[in-house]
Amino acid sequence: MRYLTAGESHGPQLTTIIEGLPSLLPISAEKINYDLKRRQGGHGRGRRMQIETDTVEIMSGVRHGKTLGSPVALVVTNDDWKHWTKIMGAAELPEDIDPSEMKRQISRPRPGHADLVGGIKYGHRDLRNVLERSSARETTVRVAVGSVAKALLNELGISIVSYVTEIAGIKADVSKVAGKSADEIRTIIEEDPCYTVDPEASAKMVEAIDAAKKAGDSIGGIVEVVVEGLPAGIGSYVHYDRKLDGKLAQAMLSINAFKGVEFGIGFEAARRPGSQVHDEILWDEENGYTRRTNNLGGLEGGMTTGMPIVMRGVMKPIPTLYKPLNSVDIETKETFKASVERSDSCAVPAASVVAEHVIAWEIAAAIIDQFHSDQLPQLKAQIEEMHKLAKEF
Ligand code: EPS
Repeated sequence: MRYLTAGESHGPQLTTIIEGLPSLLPISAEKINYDLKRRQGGHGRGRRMQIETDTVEIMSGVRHGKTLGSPVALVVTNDDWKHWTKIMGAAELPEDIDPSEMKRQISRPRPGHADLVGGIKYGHRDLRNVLERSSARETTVRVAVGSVAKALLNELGISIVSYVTEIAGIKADVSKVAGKSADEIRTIIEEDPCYTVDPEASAKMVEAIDAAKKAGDSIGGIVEVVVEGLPAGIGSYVHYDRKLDGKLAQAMLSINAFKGVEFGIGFEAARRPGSQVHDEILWDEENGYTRRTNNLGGLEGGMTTGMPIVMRGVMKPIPTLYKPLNSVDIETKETFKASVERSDSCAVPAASVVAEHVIAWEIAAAIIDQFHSDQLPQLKAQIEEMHKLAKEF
């Protein structure tokens, strides 16, 4: 299963084609729109999100609410496009263009963004050509894709949730949701402005975000993704490129501004002896094989163990700053303050929604690649069989 996205931040639309979905999978635009709305929210979002009301149009591959087995094309229109039709249009610029419109050319790359290296790589002297595609706006359509993947996982009894665990050093007490299911956690974070699980920490996060905004600065954080209901054995220990933890790490790091990833106790494993890291294996009639702990985050040997997948991603502060850092103008080579684009003081809550969706996609894709079913009932039967095999082993 695969997908490709296309679209610039201020272009007409974001587009994706998903290929490889089984037929007979229920898909609803309302559910996708709900996830898109969540991505637009969270405390700390900037003015662009007031312009956009991201909604999906399903252009192919779905009929009467169910997939056909053919490619699914999705489109999200950029409402801001109407302000950029000349600057971002595919046609050559008219000779009589008002020079004020050309002010949107960029020659001062932002430190930490793709601007400079992207310009060097593709030969763009107007760095807007880089910014437009490297913008996190592209994550809109990746959430739409992940929402379709979540519909598939839901049919297979697999649930996924993601929440913020830390913003600018303020840590949420995640033990507050210990033992709660993914669906129970979702009802908590849906009420929270920072999409976190600890109201006291959330109030402090809101203060930190407001302070960063006032200072013209930006702040980062950490998000955690939990996936439940997986059978043991998704992924592979045989093939390096089918190891599920490797794929999930890549997916997490593919999110704009993400710089690190860990599973289970993560980097803490480097500090503990093996006897305090590895999860003891248990067996009982009702559940089959389980683990006493889940320090490895539900993955052993590149495969799911049947325990929940628990992973975290680290987001650096957004590099677009109202209080810009020093940079070099690529035309004059003089030191200047980097260009100021509209920005979010903190997009960690929104990024937690993106993380949930890119991980949902990667798991759904690993399942489809492993079983290769043309239609949903076949796939469901294979997943049930896998649960049975693990229990009876
Ligand atoms: C974003 C859209 C962008 C930014 C932000 C996230 O829109 P605009 O550039 O028109 O303000 O608000 O992206 C960045 C700051 C970035 O550096 O990528 C979105 O849809 O999430």
